[in-house]
Amino acid sequence: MAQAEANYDESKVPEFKLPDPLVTFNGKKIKNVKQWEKKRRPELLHFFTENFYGEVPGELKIDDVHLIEESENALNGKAHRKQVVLSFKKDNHTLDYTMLIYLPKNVEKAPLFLAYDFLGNHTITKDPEIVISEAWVADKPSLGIINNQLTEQSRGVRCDRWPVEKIVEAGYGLAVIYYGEVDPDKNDMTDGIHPFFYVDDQEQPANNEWGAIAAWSWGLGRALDYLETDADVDASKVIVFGHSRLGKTALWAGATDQRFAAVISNNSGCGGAALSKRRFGETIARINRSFPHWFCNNFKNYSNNEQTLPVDQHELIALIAPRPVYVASAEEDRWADPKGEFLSALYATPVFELYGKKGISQQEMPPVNQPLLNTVSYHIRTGEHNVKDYDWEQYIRWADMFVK
Ligand code: GTR
Repeated sequence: MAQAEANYDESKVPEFKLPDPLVTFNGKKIKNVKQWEKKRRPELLHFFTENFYGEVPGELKIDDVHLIEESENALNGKAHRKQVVLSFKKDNHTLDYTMLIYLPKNVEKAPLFLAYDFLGNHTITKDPEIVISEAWVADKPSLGIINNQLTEQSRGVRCDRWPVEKIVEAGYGLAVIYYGEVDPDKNDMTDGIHPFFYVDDQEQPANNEWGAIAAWSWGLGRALDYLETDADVDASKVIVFGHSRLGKTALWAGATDQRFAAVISNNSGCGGAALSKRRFGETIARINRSFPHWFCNNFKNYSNNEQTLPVDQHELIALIAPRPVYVASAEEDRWADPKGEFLSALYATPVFELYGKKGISQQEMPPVNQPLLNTVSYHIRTGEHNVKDYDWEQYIRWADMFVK
């Protein structure tokens, strides 16, 4: 089994030196926000773009917005629900994806959590009005997902990950999109948004161009473009949230699009919040082998070669500064390396401090279920790789403090 080969022994973590986010590749010390924003931030962003997630090869705006369904009486009258299709067109390509939006009725312009879901919007609540996606999905016979099709049988199966009522009662909106509508999660670069930018009979992006994570992040940016036009939403307070591979996606979206007010990485692990140089749990080689389509091709240069990386994931988190970022781990989720996730948040902190913000101020990981809540926040909860009510309770509390 994949996980069995991985190193879970702290004494076998290789020795490594982490690059200082406040020293340029040429060895110059960064002393203030201006130098960070003019010199260091751009060079880090460029490195992560060219070698990790890949460039978006062109610009593409929403062609059409279509409200397909709306109700003022969702969630037993507590919420206003909308389902909005965003359409994209270029040459002979078309792509549509649907945002399901719940908004609190008692808030005029709501701050909002924006997220992807793994199995279709209809899985996040039992609400019978939610349209079932027709996009490709990986089979999951236990949930009735066969022949790559979603059906009624999976309605509400992910309720436990999405406390929609709690979110709305706390005064936040929630907008979700099925990630497979933007780019199906399989090693095939001829579907989803990627082909929009191909020339002639090109079948995959260039080595420094976007993999799936950057494509999904791009989709979140276009969702934000739409939210900026939605009078019921405060688009200056959109918190991008993601779990696991979608946590990696949320971090990249927050790093590349500074309009996102805050970012939540739930158990994002390798290529997300976890430091690569620790080689604990999932490694770059493993992720590139299991998911060759997630990152750009250049990332393969770092498989079993972490020591030559001039960056690490704490610098991805630093790219989000000074906006609030929450890194969350789960005790049993060793594949995602909780300690490596904590250390990223810790070592990103000096960049937040440059802006006068507070990050992680202790060297040691906090005990389980004892969140550290600051502009840079961290918790490790008991339990497995998942999204729990406990996680959302902390995210809401933190958003009340740092975003709302
Ligand atoms: C795992 C993968 C992780 C994480 C996870 C998920 O198989 O190794 O990096 O992304 O999937 O997204 O659930």
